[in-house]
Amino acid sequence: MEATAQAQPNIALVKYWGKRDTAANLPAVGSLSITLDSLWTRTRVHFDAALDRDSLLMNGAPDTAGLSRVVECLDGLRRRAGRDERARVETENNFPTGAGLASSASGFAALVTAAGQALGLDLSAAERSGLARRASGSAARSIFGGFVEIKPPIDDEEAVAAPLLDADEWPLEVLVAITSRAGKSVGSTEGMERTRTTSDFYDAWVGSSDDDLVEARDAVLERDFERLASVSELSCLKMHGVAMSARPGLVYWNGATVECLHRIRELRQDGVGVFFTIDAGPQVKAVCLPGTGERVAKVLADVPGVLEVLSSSLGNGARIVTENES
Ligand code: 2P0
Repeated sequence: MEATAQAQPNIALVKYWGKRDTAANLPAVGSLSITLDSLWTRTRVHFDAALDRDSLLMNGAPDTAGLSRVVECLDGLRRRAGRDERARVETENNFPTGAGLASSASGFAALVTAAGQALGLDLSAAERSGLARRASGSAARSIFGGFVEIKPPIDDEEAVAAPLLDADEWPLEVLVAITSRAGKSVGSTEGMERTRTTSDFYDAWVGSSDDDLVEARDAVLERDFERLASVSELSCLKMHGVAMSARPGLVYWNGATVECLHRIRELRQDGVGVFFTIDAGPQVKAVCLPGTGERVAKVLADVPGVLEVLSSSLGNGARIVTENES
């Protein structure tokens, strides 16, 4: 009753921010993302009848803060399998955790994939996506590789993500400018709820999201980088705009975040195929046409306050790995 899985974070180009149903964790808006390749979470799950409770080790240290969401996710899988053994969960990230790099997306995608296998459940990718979505909305997308979508309306308890285009069908490059390694002050779940309940702009955000998704989907299917750049930057700035308009306002950016955004726009004006997106944290993701990553990375590395620039291509979805691979 043991398995290890790997999943990679995904970056939303059309953002999910806000829930339609908090208990069932149903997003209020659809979203479209790209799954990364070189950043990863690896999670080993070992169910054992001798254990009296679930435990979680994150990068080698006990993680009590993260345990309850993991237990809830495992409970769903145990119910499905008709088993009640507790589990030891060991998870490792090769990138900063809880800092706006979608560690909960790769984390829960890996957890569901490993635990499902360890319990002998023969889950389809769509079933794993639904289980991951209950744990964390963005995790539904990391089950799949390449370009991935959660389509609205999301009003069904079984809502799942679906693949749109494989990674090798449009091999974009992604750079991540790390501007802080600190964990975020307000987590996404809390930030979304605060935005939903207090922002005057929330309804406008939700109401305009479907159009952004249609535009982004068409741009991806037509490999139209300029269109994808415009709608992705729009969705990102709207998400941060609505978050900033919550009470009290959520400001996930620091000075370096803003500076990176300007440099990326200058590069695009100079004809370089690049656009930015920013999640619930201060890191800036630059999405680049193939072959432009090196030039963009140099520019971002020179921005004062940028600590490191990570580079990734697009990758595959969550999968079981053997001990040798991991
Ligand atoms: C996204 N984010 O679409 C957006 C953009 C952050 C900014 O999905 O409450 O950790 O666990 O469902 O999935 C982060 O939110 O939130 C997120 P929960 P999650 O990627």
